[in-house]
Amino acid sequence: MSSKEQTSMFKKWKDPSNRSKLYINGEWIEAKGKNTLSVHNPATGEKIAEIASAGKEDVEYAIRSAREAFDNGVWRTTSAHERSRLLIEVAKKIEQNLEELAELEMINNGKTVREAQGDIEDAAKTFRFYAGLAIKSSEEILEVDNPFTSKVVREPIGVCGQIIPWNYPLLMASWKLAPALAAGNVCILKPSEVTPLTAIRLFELLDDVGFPPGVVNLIIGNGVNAGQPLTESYDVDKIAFTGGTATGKKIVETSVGNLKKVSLELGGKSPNIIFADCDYETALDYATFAIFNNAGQVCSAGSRLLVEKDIYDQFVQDLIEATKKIKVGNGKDPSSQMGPLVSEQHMNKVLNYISIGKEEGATIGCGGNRILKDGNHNGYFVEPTIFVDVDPNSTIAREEIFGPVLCVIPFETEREALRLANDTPYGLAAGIFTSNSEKADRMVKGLRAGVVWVNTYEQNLIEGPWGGYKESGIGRELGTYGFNEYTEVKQVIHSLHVEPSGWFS
Ligand code: TXE
Repeated sequence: MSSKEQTSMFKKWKDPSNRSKLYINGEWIEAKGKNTLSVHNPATGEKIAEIASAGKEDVEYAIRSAREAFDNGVWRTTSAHERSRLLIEVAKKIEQNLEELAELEMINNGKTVREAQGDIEDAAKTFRFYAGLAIKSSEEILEVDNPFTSKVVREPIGVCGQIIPWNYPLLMASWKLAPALAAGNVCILKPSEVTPLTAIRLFELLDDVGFPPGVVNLIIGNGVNAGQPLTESYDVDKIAFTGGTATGKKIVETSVGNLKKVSLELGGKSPNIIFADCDYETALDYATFAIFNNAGQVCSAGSRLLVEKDIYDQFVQDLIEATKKIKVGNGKDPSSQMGPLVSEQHMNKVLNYISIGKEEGATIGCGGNRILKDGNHNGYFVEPTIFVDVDPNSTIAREEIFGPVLCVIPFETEREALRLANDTPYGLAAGIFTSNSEKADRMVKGLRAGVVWVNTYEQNLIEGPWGGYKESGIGRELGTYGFNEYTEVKQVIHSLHVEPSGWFS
């Protein structure tokens, strides 16, 4: 998209008579209460859009529309081939609009263009992957005694409320919508109020593709007004949520009324473990990538770096040098390697953690401050920050900071590394760097995490399961695991001899 086109697009969104609406029952409509919310560019602080903000009445209308679409069978009885075809059309539309979507993501979230493009490509791949799974039969025939046959089929759950965060806006929308639609569910997506722009554009594309009314619905608004009514509704059959652990716990409470299915992908404090026998350059490279990619706003960020004593001093010194070279700046500048944090509120939360680290006596290796320099006065930029020799029991080593802040902790033995790695309420991801495959194997078996990387970090595969142990969540996304989370299992027992049971005669 040229900068001229971009300016006119944002002008459209700033104009109150043209403000972006909610997408419910196949139509773009105003929010009933005429409420709006402002959207900002975190690299400049500038307001870039004013958009409709849903309240309870709007959410209830979306739920009624989705319920009707599910109950009348318009989508679940559509042939799997047709569902698959439509999902492929969505993938194609995303690919055709990649540049525009990446630019929107970059301007609304702050991530660099390179990061944004990667996300949009992955979003298209997610729709393609689930288009394939839509037509893969999951029917299972069980070996049972005569005269019965037993067949297990998977069916859609129903109305799915999908609540997503701001760190990967379009990608998270795709992780939620694609498997749910492939399995025959109907969806109500609620993006983060901070980063709704690519979701709005995605729904314009879904509208072009032509899903039946009520099958895909978009509500925008904050957690209390737009998210909570979804979780509380008895007409919603499933909630899929990605976000903070505290909000995840609240959602479990508010969803309990009709015992709806709940899947949660929550926070983490993931250990990245560097053994002295690692490939040094590879480990160093991934140590920075694991924490500073997407400015540390990643659920699986390698935010606790455990380094074996034998190489600790040298590794830390090289790490600090490499970190000081990271170029922080506006994502639209192709030379920027790390963008701002997503909002002023989030930046203040991260800066507060840095202050706590200092107060608790941790040593700053580098960074530790907001960046206020020419051109960035109103942006939410924070220096890539490393705390060294961190006490594993300190606040910064235990709580999710969700920013560019790394805690480095030394260890002496494999056993100590494993103990430190697992000493957290979270269990999303872990990394191990070693050239000893037996050691890697022992560590993999001992680590309590949903994803373990060996000699790499943050490789995210659509084909495999994604989710956490312990307080990092419930259920799995992606792969067949993610598809199955959107299905109910039905066993069909069929008698081949039609005769009375004779039990009471
Ligand atoms: O997330 P929230 P916030 C972590 C990270 C971050 C912290 C808080 O540590 O600092 O969470 O971030 C909606 N009922 N992660 O406050 O609240 C909300 O509108 C229903 C980790 O931004 O979890 C948004 O759409 N919905 C994470 C979504 O929940 C509610 C990514 C996420 O917001 C709601 C983001 C409610 N009561 C933050 N309250 C990850 N796992 O990747 C809020 N929401």
